[in-house]
Amino acid sequence: MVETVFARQWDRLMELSRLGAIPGDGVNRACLTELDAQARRLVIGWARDCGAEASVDAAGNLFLRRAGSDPDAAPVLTGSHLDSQPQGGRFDGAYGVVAGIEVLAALHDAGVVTRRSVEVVAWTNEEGGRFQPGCTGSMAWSGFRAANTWDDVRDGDGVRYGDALAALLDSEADLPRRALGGRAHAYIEAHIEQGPLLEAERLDVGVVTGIQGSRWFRVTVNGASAHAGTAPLSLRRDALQDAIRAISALNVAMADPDDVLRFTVGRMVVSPNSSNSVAGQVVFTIDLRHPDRDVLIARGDAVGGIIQGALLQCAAEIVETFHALPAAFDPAVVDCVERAASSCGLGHRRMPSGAFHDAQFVGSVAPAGMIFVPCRDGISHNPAEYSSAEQLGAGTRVLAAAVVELAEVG
Ligand code: HGY
Ligand code: MN
Ligand code: MN
Repeated sequence: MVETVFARQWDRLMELSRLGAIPGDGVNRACLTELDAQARRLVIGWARDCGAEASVDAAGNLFLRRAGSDPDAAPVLTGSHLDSQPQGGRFDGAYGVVAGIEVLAALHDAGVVTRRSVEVVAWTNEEGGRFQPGCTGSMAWSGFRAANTWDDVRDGDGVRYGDALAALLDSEADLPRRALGGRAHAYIEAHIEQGPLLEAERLDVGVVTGIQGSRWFRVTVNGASAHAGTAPLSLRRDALQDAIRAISALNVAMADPDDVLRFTVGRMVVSPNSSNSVAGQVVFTIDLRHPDRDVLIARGDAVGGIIQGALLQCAAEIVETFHALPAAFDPAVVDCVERAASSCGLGHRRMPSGAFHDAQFVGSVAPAGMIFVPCRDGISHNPAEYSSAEQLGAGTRVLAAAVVELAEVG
């Protein structure tokens, strides 16, 4: 047991991390899996222990609501996500959900009734690891995309997103349903920084000002499988060689001497993926990010032409699967978070987010902001991801102060 402030928060995070535990203190808890369902049941139990009620919307977003005194007042939302990367860490996402429940528990234990209801949300599929893209739950909730947009997206085993979502909702038939969308007076998400800044500057809290833009693409290179021993190179339509040509050309085009642009090819599926068969098809992903809208649009719009110009033997289909422009958080919410950090006597600074979050989409329909806590060496999307109980507790103190202000105690 951890004998520190917020020991319960730490212990709950450790309990959650056992659902999908992988070597090196990591977590592999893909969205809409049995492990995800178990994690949802765990947080529902914790929320009910402090008087909150659970409900779920058609996108699978899980709401844990502590009613306020004014049922007509728009609620204050907080939360994050329970799904992880395949080689994820114990804190990315889970921290924001558990921290939100800590706020509910603190209000409950203190017998405090806020005017506005407070709702902790676990958004569906923030990571986009199993089903691309990420943030499908918050994009559906905010109306950024229609909720059925991704129904036919398939995971690596060919399972449809729509079917996996339906199965999860069936498993939660006991939970009350709520309409998709709705009002929020404000949304604040607590999250680990997933970068090195706060640790390097020995600060406790990041007052997040906004999120850079992200564009994802799925590239399918179609050639023809052939015998590695008999097919002359001059006659081949080698999808892997052409994919390499395309990625090499993209690397050149996406070079940024200021190292601000983020260009990643993180996933590649080769078929038939046999050492003595020429690749007939390659599917690879592109993750492109930049804080400047015009740069992101220009670089992203150039992707198709760069790929087509690099191919020698094959054809390629390029589909944009995610289009999230840079988002600035609401100044009043950012100020509220900053005030809360100051009132807690914590070292803090304003900073942007390099990672995307559900707040990017929630913020398109409600005033939103985020709270960052440091993580060791800035490591994330890696089992070595780590923030201490004290660092996480500090962030939760700020979250509680900000939520109480926004929800208007008394
Ligand atoms: O990829 C991201 O930025 C987020 O951590 N899912
Ligand atoms: Mn996250
Ligand atoms: Mn993540």
